[in-house]
Amino acid sequence: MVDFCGIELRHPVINGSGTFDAIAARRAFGDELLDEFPFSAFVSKTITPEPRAGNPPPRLWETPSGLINSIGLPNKGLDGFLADDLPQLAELPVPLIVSVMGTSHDEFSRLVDGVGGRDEVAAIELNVSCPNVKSGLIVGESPEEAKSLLGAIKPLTDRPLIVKLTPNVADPVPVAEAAAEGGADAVSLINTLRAVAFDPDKADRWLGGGSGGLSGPAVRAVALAQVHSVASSVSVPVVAMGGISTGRDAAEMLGAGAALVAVGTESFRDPAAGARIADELDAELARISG
Ligand code: RRO
Repeated sequence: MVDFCGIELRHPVINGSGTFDAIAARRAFGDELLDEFPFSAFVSKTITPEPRAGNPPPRLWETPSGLINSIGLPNKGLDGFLADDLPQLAELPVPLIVSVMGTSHDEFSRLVDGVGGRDEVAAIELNVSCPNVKSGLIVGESPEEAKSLLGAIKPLTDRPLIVKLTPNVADPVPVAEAAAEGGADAVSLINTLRAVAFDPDKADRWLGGGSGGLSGPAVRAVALAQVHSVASSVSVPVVAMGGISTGRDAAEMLGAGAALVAVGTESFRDPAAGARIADELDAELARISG
């Protein structure tokens, strides 16, 4: 068992927000999914106060060992999430972490108020780092803004708050430190690296939304560097993600100071990847401890 901010988890492998649709997976795989759920906690796709359609297609581009997405945060909005998705996500056999994104303190407050009082919700992830939506806030890039946002919303809930950091800054450490000072209970990193796919025939960018975010094994060494510096600088737990596709990758992140790891892009290739990586990690940690 792993203790994460007072939440008991069966193992240290969770999912990255937006990379595993548990509701669609249950439709596809039936209740078998609940018997062998691949993650020890489930992080929802990010929600916003109002519904969003997301970016125009195409939304995905494969790169060598990587994936660029420009999804643009399609979601049902807070009310739609609470009415349609929350009851289904509450049936999962693991604690639920809800990911939220607002464009102002007021919007974040509304979201945290809306989900933070629900028994079904174990923790809240504040997504201040989506590369595909202009939030109007520079929370993810500014230590002052990060601290001030946390100061505004920390008093609204007793649920642990996880701040999802962007890798698209010179150094993620000052933002991580400010978030922790402001009351964040944990930080998670990395979100995707800003990236572009180009169509030379059109002499234009290929993705409908213009630019996107790069994930997958291509970003793993960048994630490892940032996880290592953040985990060496803050005392709150770090959730590490970025290209993890094997137990060895996960062990490296834990060795770099992470408390948990999250699997993202690998789940698109293999929906059962989380369970496999948790098993491989177990074997790897047993080998290391001799
Ligand atoms: O929906 C997206 O386009 C998206 C989000 Br919210 C995010 O946080 N990270 C990402 O790569 N894509």
